[in-house]
Amino acid sequence: MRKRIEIPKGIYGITGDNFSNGRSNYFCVKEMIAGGIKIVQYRAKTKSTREKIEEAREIRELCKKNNVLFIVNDNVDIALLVDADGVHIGQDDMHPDDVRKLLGDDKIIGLSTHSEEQGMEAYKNMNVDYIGVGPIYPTTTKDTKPVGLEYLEFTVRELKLPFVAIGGIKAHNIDTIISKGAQRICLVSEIVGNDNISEFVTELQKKFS
Ligand code: 3NM
Repeated sequence: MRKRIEIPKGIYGITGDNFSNGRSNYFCVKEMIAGGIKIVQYRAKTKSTREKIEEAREIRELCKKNNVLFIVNDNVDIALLVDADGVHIGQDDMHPDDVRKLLGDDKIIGLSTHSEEQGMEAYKNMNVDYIGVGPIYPTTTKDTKPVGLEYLEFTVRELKLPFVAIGGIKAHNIDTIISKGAQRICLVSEIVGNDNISEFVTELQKKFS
């Protein structure tokens, strides 16, 4: 049985240039890294493939220089091209087993899950390194119905699998998510929209130490 690759605890960063007040994904990632983030996902839903490859390549180098894990959202081909540390996929993307065939055992695969059934399926039958659990609260960043705290509680109780809590998480409600047992948390718009991303990330990371 393949051993899962360890996912750093704390804040999981994701790019989101619709929410970054005109600042580039590269700039935002640089700030997140200055703030002490250890894992970053490149997510760019509205860019062309060519633009994404160019940007992913630059951010990949930045992450490598700083010993930060770099994950590509959706695009297995881009992850391979830029030699990312892994890929994050959704329920309608390529099956994790197929992604594993393409990426091999040494890369991280993350899978978004939005229900107890999806979480249990990932835990029991899929060779993934972590799952996303959400959206916990309403979010305008992704067009998926919120699942509430129940699915988070179920995950903590039943699924012995690293997970990242996500969706509508902000400075004002992150303590609730931590109190439920989440050790990895993602805030997209709240981080990339912050005036001082690095300071904000540093403050958030303190909550995990
Ligand atoms: N994935 P914000 S929710 C990218 O539930 C993403 O799988 C989700 O953005 C999931 O922190 C989400 O701005 C968006 O609400 C999270």
